[in-house]
Amino acid sequence: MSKKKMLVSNKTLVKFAVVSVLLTSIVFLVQSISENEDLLSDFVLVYYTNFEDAEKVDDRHLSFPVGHYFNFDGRLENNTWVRGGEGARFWVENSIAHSGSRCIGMELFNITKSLRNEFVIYDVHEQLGDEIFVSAWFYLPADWMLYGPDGLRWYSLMVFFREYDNNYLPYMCLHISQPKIDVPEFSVYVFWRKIDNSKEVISHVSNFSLPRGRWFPVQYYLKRDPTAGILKVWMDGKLICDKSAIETKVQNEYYISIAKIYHEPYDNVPHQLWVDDIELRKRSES
Ligand SMILES: [Ca+2]
Repeated sequence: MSKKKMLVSNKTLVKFAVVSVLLTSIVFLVQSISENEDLLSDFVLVYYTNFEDAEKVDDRHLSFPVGHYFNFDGRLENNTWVRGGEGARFWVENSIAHSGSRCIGMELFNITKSLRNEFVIYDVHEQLGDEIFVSAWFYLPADWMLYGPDGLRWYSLMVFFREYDNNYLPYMCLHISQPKIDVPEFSVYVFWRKIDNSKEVISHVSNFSLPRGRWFPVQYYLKRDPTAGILKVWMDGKLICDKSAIETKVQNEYYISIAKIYHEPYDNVPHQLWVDDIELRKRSES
């Protein structure tokens, strides 16, 4: 084969490969979204906010009719974490938004004074029951990255459920990790801390195209059950977790961290996060 023909043939192969990958991605995306929409038809919207008329009531609360607070706890004192709260803040943002002109901005700016910045919604069982569909939109800065040593560059963005008793176990949450320092390549996974305090990663997606510098949704369906629990999670329209027959309930009451800045204390670079358009749904009674 001549060099020219080989070049054409290689180009055709590359084009074919690119088209195949694109088509596979589109089919996957359409499947993910249609499954999500099928599921949504079984749920009723209990609460939605676009934060357009949100006001800050105090350092930990918004004008938000659902039971909530911002948790900035955890401070390092003599190598021991104690209650703190001076290293994080939230505000009503009016310069960027997913909907309208306002959203909520969150920042963890001093890891020695606050271990976390966590937007908590509580009494969820009372308000929504044990089958919920939750959606929120997030914005991470365009240069968002994780810092700290190898193996400890992880970040918790959202907690799907967490119980109060037994030292806040069990819980499941959405983690982002960054395998290489200074390289913006990310993995996403669902982390499960069980009632006996053991850990399990129940789904893991490597090389996830993490949206930075643009808004993206995270949606999840959770069925709480002592043995037959279900968790499905979509991030930026992609199904990243689909697990059933999992233990997702011990006690009735639980809370959700709808948006969270939480990472290892070795990462002492300030982190910011914006959240908008929160939807809380419960299973419709048929
Ligand atoms: Ca808004």
